[in-house]
Amino acid sequence: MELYLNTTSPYARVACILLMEKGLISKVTLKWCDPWADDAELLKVNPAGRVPALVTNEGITLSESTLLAVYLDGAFPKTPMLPDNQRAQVLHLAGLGQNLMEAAFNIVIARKHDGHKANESMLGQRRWRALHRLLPQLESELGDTSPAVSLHLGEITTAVALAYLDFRLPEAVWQRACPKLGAWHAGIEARASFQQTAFV
Ligand SMILES: N[C@@H](CCC(=O)N[C@@H](CS)C(=O)NCC(=O)O)C(=O)O
Repeated sequence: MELYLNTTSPYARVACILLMEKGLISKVTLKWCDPWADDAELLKVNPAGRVPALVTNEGITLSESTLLAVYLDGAFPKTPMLPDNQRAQVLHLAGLGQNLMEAAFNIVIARKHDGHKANESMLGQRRWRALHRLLPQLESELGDTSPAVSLHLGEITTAVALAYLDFRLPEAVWQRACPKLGAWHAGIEARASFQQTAFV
């Protein structure tokens, strides 16, 4: 398999962690690229020009981090990321995590192109409000839990979204309002798959 990725994409980091947690990373050739530079090889694999993109052993091209998780669990059932016995709950959490990631990512991209005035725009303010609703929700759902030995997609997506906030939007200082979520996140960040994929 081949995985197209870059070092700052939260979505690509989710894909990489999925492959590590499933014990598949050694079977994957990592294709580092810059999705913002219309990388020709990436465009052949994903015409949308976005990472992550995966090429299967059969040469089928896949995009969208959540769909990669669905594919990987089907093709390599060991260590499921969407375990059957908790599917709805895992998808629920993955949805919250994905929404947090998208709110943060859209704020960052809007700023990159329009500067800090993007924060004051109607869309910018909607994204910040979404962030401030999602964080306490996650605190109430995860704050009193500790991740199991085997992680699932919901935990991975949420933990990567929180790490992306620290990386790109440190002014969110979410740990102050959500200390239990901060402790939960610190526990996951200590895992090898998170340490080895830290944002740089
Ligand atoms: N919904 C997609 C989002 C992927 C995405 O937005 N990737 C960004 C990097 S973080 C990208 O490649 N952006 C380049 C572009 O939009 O042209 C997923 O879950 O994989």
